[in-house]
Amino acid sequence: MERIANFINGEYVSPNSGKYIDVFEPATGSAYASVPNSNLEDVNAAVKAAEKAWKNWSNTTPEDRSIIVHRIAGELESRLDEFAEYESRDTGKPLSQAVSVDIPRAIANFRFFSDSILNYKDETFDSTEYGHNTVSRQPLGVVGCISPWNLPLYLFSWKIAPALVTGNCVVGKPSELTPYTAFKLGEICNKAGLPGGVLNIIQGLGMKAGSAITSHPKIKAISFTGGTKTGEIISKSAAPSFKKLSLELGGKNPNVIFADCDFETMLATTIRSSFSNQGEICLCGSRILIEQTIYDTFVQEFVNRTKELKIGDPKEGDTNLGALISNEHLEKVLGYVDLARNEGGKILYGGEKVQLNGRCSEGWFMSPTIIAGLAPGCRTNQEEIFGPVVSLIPFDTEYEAVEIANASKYGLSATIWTSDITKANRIAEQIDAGVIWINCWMIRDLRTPFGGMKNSGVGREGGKEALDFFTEQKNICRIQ
Ligand code: TXE
Repeated sequence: MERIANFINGEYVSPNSGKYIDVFEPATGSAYASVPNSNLEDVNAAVKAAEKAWKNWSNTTPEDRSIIVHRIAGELESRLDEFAEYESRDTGKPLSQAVSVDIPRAIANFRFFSDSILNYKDETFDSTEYGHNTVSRQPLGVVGCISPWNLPLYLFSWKIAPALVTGNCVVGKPSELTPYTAFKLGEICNKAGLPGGVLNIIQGLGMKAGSAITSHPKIKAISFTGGTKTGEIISKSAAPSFKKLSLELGGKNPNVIFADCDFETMLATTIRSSFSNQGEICLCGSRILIEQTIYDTFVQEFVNRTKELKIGDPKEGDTNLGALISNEHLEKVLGYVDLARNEGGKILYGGEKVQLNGRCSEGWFMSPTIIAGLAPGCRTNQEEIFGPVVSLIPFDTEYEAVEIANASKYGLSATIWTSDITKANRIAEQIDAGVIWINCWMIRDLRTPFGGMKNSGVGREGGKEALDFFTEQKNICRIQ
């Protein structure tokens, strides 16, 4: 089996301990590689390399950094299909999705921020009374970027691109479940001319390598995407050294459907927002709120459309649902289906493990699952399941819809379907969520702030927000 390595100071190196963890292909349930079980010594080596590189990297111009990060995008684009195969193998997602979404978005992330840095200017304030004030921004130094397993390179690049273009050096850690594209990113960065030590990639467990990063005294900021519980742990770990924190956490997003919506567009999009990536996207609409007058029609049409989805080998072009990330996660999600039954829910469709034939016979697959009849406040409707499972909740009035939507400890995203745009905007203003789509889903302008409220996170990524996060402000005031 291939041994994945850490990437420190522009070189691939083995973990100090010599210890490794198996990496599995979810579609087959078999280990295909092993990844360093890195520890504090490995993180210290990465921080040392980053500090050394920072002396030069922080003195480069935005134009210099933009050119190199643009080259990273170009190198990645030239190997798009190869990286898409790595991503599909690691996550179990359909290859078609890795080719059309994951890797193109990683390329776009690098390109977007290499362009944005060129327009990222100091702010100035002039007044007779208070003189000339310039708000200048400087890089933080060495920063930590920790990413999850659902959209591995898409979310890893979403963090490291703004960190790099603002002149920081990075110690990054992908999920131990999906290490491969981050592993191969090192080659891409070397080819693009990124100086050694500017980006260091440590592989390994969250509680070991991850916590060594979040507690490291020389790391100035942590940008994290993952579970809410983990976000809480990271906050405690980072607090003593007053690190800046960006936390993109879980969600339990309402998809609010009114009778006056464009039904076919809503239905086609709701299939995607319910089951894309096997429901393993923090932005999936897992609570579907339907106006009572169209509830029966919606149920019939939605179940029929769901039945058409193909669960299959991620390599096959017509596969809509691939494997879940791990057997442990599959069991967790199936456990929620059992919970739903115990809470009085009715499984309208799916709810079981799926056994495929051939090379995927031992893979971790389940059917897309539609549940009805649950109370809005029950655990199934309150906890993040993070699988292909949605719960249908009817409502009578706009007021009731908003009340149900907001009755959640999460506040990440929401979708509203209605042809009455005045009503849509009125509801959008009332819903507690950081990202709200009206008559669409997952349309992303990278300039816009991305993130959630309540237990869905702290801070925002994207656009200027990300550049601001990875820099320190300095106000310089002069009178004459
Ligand atoms: O994520 P974790 P997991 C949700 C989803 C999922 C739950 C747990 O509900 O079931 O989170 O998923 C690293 N210090 N989302 O276990 O544990 C870890 O190694 C430092 C939503 O995969 O949060 C990995 O690199 N790092 C989310 C990353 O954190 C630690 C997407 C995420 O791992 C750490 C994924 C620690 N103590 C899961 N513990 C989204 N918002 O998109 C773990 N890590």
